[in-house]
Amino acid sequence: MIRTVATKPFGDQKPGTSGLRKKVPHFQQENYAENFLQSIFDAAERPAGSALVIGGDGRFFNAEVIRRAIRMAAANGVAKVIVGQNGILSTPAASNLIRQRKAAGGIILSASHNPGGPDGDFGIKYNIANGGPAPEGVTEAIYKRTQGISEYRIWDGDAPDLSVVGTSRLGDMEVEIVDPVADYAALMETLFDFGKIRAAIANGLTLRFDAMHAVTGPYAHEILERRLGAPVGTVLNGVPSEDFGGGHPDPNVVWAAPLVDLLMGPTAPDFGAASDGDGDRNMILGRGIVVTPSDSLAVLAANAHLAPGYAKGIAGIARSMPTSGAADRVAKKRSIGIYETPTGWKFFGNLLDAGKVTICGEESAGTGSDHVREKDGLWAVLLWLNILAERGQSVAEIVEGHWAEFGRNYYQRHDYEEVDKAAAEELMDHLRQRLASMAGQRFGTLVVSEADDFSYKDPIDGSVSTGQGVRIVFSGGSRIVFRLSGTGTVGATLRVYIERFEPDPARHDLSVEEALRELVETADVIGEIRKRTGRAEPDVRT
Ligand code: VG1
Ligand code: CO
Repeated sequence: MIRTVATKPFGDQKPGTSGLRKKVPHFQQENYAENFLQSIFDAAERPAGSALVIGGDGRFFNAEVIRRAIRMAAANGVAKVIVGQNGILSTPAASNLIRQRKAAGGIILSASHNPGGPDGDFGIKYNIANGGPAPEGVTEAIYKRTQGISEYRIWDGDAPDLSVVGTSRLGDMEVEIVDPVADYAALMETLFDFGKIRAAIANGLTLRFDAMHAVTGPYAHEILERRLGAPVGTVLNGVPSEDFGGGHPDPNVVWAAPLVDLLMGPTAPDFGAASDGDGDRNMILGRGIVVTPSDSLAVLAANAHLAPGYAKGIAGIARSMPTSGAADRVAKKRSIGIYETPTGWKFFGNLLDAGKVTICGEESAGTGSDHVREKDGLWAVLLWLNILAERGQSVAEIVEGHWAEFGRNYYQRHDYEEVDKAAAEELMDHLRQRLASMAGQRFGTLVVSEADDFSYKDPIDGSVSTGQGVRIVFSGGSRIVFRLSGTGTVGATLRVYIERFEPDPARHDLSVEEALRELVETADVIGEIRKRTGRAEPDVRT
């Protein structure tokens, strides 16, 4: 039986970079999750008879909201839902299921790299029929609906047991509970030379993968240990927990420090990697080296043809604006297209659908390809392993060889977290006001060549996104970018991205701190970071 429940709008349900993210207690308010879900059902395109994929990263409150989403789908005329067993689906696996099953879309419950648990973060994201995050037109329509909502519909009866794989019914709706790993692992086998990777591992290639107590554990156990034959124990922290073992499931040098220490230490394996809460990010390490995500994107793009799924070469590369220009140098040398988009995977979907690009990436440790419409952590790990198996070189040799051929983009991101919101917005406003007069100004040895607030016109559908980050470019190509995060849940997070291009191989062995020192000081002079935020140092440097 369908029950209609009266409700009132919440004013703060505007999706950010990747869905709606709030603290768990905020999401637990009566009707809060239901309002947003109903707005998705009302605003998203759902052809009659179509299916919906539902799954999440397994964090606290995941299973509860999944059961509500299933009951609401049954009350909103959805013909079928496809749900990951125990409510688990990594973000790339959900994207794959939407595409494989020709679903109308998917609801992914995740706050990704944000911490979980009763006081942690929670999130809901909607993906469209191509498997990718809803573009801004759709998220705007959902937001608009949240502002006028007065009731939601829910099936008055329990959702089926999520732990049992198989098909059942809820009212007129079919509910299919699926193994979250099977289809994804099968897809990976079509892209990579599992035989060659397996042989390399059998011949002594050693690796560790840190699943950070998050969703990729079951995927990594199946693919790395079972299908590729890596010894049991290769996957660290491989059992998903509701609060990620009390940690912060963000694969970077700060939050994955134990893995970094292992790779820098005397017993380091050849290769190390980690993934985030929902499995779409990756961190790549080799013995004695942390590969900067922007460099990883460039190396993967330059070597993708070594994997069977990309043997024909890649059509082009897209990167988010703050991501370093390392990928651009690969595109230029290989005479393929390069596209610069705003932050967030939703901007890559049209380029991938149109066949303009094959590989996409972001500085925040996101890389992926046209095999799904999300970034994909394990995909990046497998492509790296395929390249290592083919080239028979170490990670460090491959990266250093890449710099020698293409030049090195020294790069760092500084995050100032939980900054006073008004102060952060004033800092950005102040920068914007000065943009017009910046060109030609000198700071130490640096001279500004261009300064703007990035805006993007989608080359496929013509939609325009403005205010995507302040860029200050210096002659010689060095760059400072300022933008505010769209995924934080407390105050504001200021991100400052610093980059310097160095073509000369004789200067490729500087420390990143040394290489970027003048730019970091200049970022404070231009942005007045210390003065306006009261912070002497960033919280996280990645
Ligand atoms: C951050 C990253 C961005 C990424 C987004 C979602 O966004 O910078 O590159 O696409 O998170 O990633 P923001 O607005 O906080 O800078 V995930 O893995 O958290 O879904
Ligand atoms: Co993520």
